[in-house]
Amino acid sequence: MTELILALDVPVKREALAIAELCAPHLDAIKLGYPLVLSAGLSIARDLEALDLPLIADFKLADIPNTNRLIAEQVFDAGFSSIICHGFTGGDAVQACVDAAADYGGACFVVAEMSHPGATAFFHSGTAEKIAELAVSCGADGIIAPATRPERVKILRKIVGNRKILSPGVGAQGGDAAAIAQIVDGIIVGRAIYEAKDPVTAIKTFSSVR
Ligand code: NUP
Repeated sequence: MTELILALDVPVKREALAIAELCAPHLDAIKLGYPLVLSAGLSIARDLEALDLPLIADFKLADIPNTNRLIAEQVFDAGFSSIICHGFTGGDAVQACVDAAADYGGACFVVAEMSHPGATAFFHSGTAEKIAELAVSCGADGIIAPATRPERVKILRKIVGNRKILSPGVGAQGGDAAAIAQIVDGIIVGRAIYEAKDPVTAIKTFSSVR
């Protein structure tokens, strides 16, 4: 079954924790990024520990190998189980993230192609394909690929084989959950859940398609 991952981009800690607690029984993982971590700190991972869900750190690491490693170590020390890094930085920078993840028994996902309209300016023309190949050659656990472009995800699937594809862009960005759920391992949903009047009812509409 396709995993359902909540993008918890709620920058007020108290509200974020309340939504996470409400949604947790219906989720496979929670993804946290700058909006929440910059306001609540990395210790938010410990605050969420009791929910017993994998926590994915979406900092899209995009630095030199040494800096990527230093950041990744802090993230895993804080209690996260996965990191997301960019791939355009090249093999050595991605490898630093993959190796740090492996040292902690965690996972590393590489952004192959982004979901927003502007992403086509740089991720097309073979770049996403090259990044997906790089993710495979570095031993990454999987890639991030756009729910807004299922036809692109199908192409990237041929490259990554049975490595995981996690896919954001469902709901608020217009991606169709039912279509993408057939071809990826996890859908990442943010606003369509945490901005809903009733997040649990919203989750159930996504759960039903997987
Ligand atoms: O290509 C990407 N698109 C994307 O939306 C890569 C991402 N990591 N994301 C993240 O997924 C984005 O930063 C946000 O946390 C989540 C989608 O949220 P929403 O559009 O469902 O609210």
